[in-house]
Amino acid sequence: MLPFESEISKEAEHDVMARNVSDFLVQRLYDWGVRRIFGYPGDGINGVLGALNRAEGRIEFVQARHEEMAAFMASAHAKFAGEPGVCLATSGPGASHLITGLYDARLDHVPVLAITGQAPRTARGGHFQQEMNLARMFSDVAAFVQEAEAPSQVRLLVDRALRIAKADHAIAVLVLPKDLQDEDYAAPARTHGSLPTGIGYARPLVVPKTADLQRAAEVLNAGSRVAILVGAGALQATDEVIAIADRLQAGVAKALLGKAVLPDDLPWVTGSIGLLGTRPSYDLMMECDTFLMIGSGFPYAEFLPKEGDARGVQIDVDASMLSLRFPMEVNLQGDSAATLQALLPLVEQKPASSWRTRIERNVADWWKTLEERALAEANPVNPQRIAWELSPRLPERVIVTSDSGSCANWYARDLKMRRGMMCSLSGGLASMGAAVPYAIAAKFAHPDRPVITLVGDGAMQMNNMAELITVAKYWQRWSNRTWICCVLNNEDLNQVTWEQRVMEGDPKFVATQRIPDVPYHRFAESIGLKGIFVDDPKRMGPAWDEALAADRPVVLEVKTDPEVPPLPPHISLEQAKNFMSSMLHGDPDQAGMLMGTARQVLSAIVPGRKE
Ligand SMILES: Cc1ncc(C[n+]2csc(CCOP(=O)(O)OP(=O)(O)O)c2C)c(N)n1
Ligand SMILES: [Mg+2]
Repeated sequence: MLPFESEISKEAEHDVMARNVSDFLVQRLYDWGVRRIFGYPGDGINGVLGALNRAEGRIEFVQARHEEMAAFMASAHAKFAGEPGVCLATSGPGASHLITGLYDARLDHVPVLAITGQAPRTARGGHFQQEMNLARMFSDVAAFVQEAEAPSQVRLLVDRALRIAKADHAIAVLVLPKDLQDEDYAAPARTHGSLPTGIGYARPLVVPKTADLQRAAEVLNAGSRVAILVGAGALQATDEVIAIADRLQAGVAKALLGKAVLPDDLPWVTGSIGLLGTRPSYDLMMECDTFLMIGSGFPYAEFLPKEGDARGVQIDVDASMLSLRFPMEVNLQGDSAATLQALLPLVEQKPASSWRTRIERNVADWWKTLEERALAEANPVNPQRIAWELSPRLPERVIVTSDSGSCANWYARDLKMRRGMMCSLSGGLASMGAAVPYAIAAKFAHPDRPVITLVGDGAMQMNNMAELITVAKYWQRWSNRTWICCVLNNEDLNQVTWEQRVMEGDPKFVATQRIPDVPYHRFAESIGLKGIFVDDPKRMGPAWDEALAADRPVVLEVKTDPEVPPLPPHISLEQAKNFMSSMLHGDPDQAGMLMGTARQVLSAIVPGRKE
């Protein structure tokens, strides 16, 4: 006996136990720690489904209504559980349906593994049914995509795919031809061209060198008006961000994906930034002399300090995100928390200053403005009021998700997060249709936590409505029963309507913008959920109370006013001209706007003027 044959590794034991390629795959995923797969079946992946069935629930299968939703769920799982999300689809159309959800994960830098079927190897290249070149199709979205050719290669592919996904916060795709799934498994032989791979990945702590930390500290110590921007990369660094902000007497703005980094009751937290942002965040960035950016890829450079106006320091674990939005003087590659911990002893305590006092005054004034805006009359319900009434009622440890649409503005600006809460949305991709699948994945990851999602009616009609059926199927498994989908029924694709008006200077194009009125709350009731309908602003607060007290998932449908503008915090003169031009060109909803909340537009144009 040769020496290497006498030692059977743990991997080899598993290999021997596995019956076929699919059984092996399931076992290997389990060994990597996978406990849940979001997906949708099809004959192209039936081999793997059979193995999942034989594994008797060791890996849970969550059935979505659509593969794109399964991919959104995998993306949200990665965000809320902090481990790779796994989604599964059949060959051809199932695989192509995954794409948008995978891009969502990729643009927000979270790890997802997708497993798809493929036409049998014997038919590949034969214009066979459901045959697509999946490696080519996934090659842009995925950091690793490989079609399996032989049973003994599968171990290598699973190991490599999951390691790359985890290490690089990336997308990996494993394509399994149908016939291969049912073949007998074979461990990699000890021959030339065979690779015996292993399991496991441990993330290193990345901390910059002391000399670089010192350079960063010098820049920060020299500044007298420091602005900080935090993103999703700082979600695990709340204490450290608070410490450095206090040390520097800085104000902190939050990128959309970093909304949960800091609680909104801290007086120097200026809230969100950008088109969905706040006035104090805008002023903070325009008036600072020193800019510290932590774990953010916030895309809109025009909302950051002007080049040359401020000195910059950035911390990001991903070097490719450094100095990408602003030319930083010091670029630190490192984990946010560990880097800040190492930086803090080098940073001098700044004295109390008019800078911070001004920030705090701006923030306090801004919250008053938001309250006035939220409570302003509208027809019938002012959508800002939804978030305004929800904030004080948010349960401890809640997870909030939002769709892309005007509700993302109210989510970003009006919702006051507290410590211990989580929230997210499709950030980089800003895709419609992510809110409900995100909220489902949140509940699977944390069945004991309340979950609330804000969704536009267009996004409901696009796909979120169908995904309510998934909620109806699974909710009884969740130990905490609070799952609320708040639908903003404005019969309009409102965010884009306002973009037509303000960005393009065009009137609302009714053919593209108006959408049918659908009784979302009644649909909910018809599938066993609770439905609540609100068309009176005074009922908004009590309706939240009722939804939060419900013993089952709720669809809270609110008839909202499409003429409340989801405005950028600071409208440029050009945008103001565009808005006026849309009025002159006969916007169909002109009357409602001029009577109602268009004054909010006009007051935003003239800085400092209150409505
Ligand atoms: C998949 C996708 N298609 C189109 C868009 C462009 N888009 C962004 S917001 C929006 C309107 C959303 O309408 P709705 O869900 O009704 O929300 P509202 O803005 O009316 O509150 C559209 C069409 C997008 N972001 N994603
Ligand atoms: Mg709408």
